[in-house]
Amino acid sequence: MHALVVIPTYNESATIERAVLRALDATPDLDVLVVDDASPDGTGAIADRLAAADARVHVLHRPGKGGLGPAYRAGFAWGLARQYQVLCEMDADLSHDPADLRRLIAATDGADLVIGSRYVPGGRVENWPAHRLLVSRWGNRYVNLLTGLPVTDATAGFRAFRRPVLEAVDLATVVSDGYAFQLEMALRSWRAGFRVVELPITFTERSEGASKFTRSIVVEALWRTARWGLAGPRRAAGVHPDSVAALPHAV
Ligand SMILES: Nc1nc2c(ncn2[C@@H]2O[C@H](COP(=O)(O)OP(=O)(O)OP(=O)(O)O)[C@@H](O)[C@H]2O)c(=O)[nH]1
Ligand SMILES: [Mg+2]
Repeated sequence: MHALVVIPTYNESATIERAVLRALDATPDLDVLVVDDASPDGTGAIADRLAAADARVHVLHRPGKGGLGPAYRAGFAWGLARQYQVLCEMDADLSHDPADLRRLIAATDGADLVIGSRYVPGGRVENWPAHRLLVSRWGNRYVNLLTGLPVTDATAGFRAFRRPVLEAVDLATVVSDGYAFQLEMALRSWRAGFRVVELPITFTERSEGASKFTRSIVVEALWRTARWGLAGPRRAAGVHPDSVAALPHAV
């Protein structure tokens, strides 16, 4: 089972090399795609150097900062054009432990979308200021209330998708720019009848580089969630034919 981890970057020169090398170490059957939005701090050049040194590393250069959602959409399209069976998401700032990729990928044996979750039993958040935790916890309650999505950490950016999920979720019609992208992908996967599971992870606040977290990202997530809640069903539409739950070997 060939896997790809997509790492979006904007000014992550302090950590990108360690993130990529640790991802490569996590499991041998994994390639890395860095999607860099022309970072002024030279992150793209570091990624190019890593790609030149190791055929498992690839880089997609985009012309300017376009947001998390468009970066992931471009990365997933790149992966779907190749033979990858599992496509993962991971931040570049080492908030996610690249070694956990192995567990995330293994869990796709029994799930279509595996979310590395801070809020299921065993999950942890290290060094986050109280206000960030509050926004995140209440944000997730809001999403659950408005859409019915039964996930405790729907904005998490550490994930593994089985290929059929990304093929079924028409990426060209995914609209979100910021963290709302994570909500949109989880909601669409669940509504389509794919099996979504949360795997506990430890999330550690970045100690290097600068956050891209802004008020407008939160505002986008709030209004889009309200629209999705009004526009779509509050339950999954049965089991998708391509879900592991529908396959004979499913656990
Ligand atoms: N390509 C690309 N990557 C982005 C963009 N915005 C954020 N990222 C990357 O997305 C990942 C998550 O962004 P962060 O700034 O760490 O967001 P966060 O984890 O919510 O915020 P912190 O807790 O403050 O780190 C990082 O790898 C960023 O470099 C963007 O516009 N384009
Ligand atoms: Mg971060």
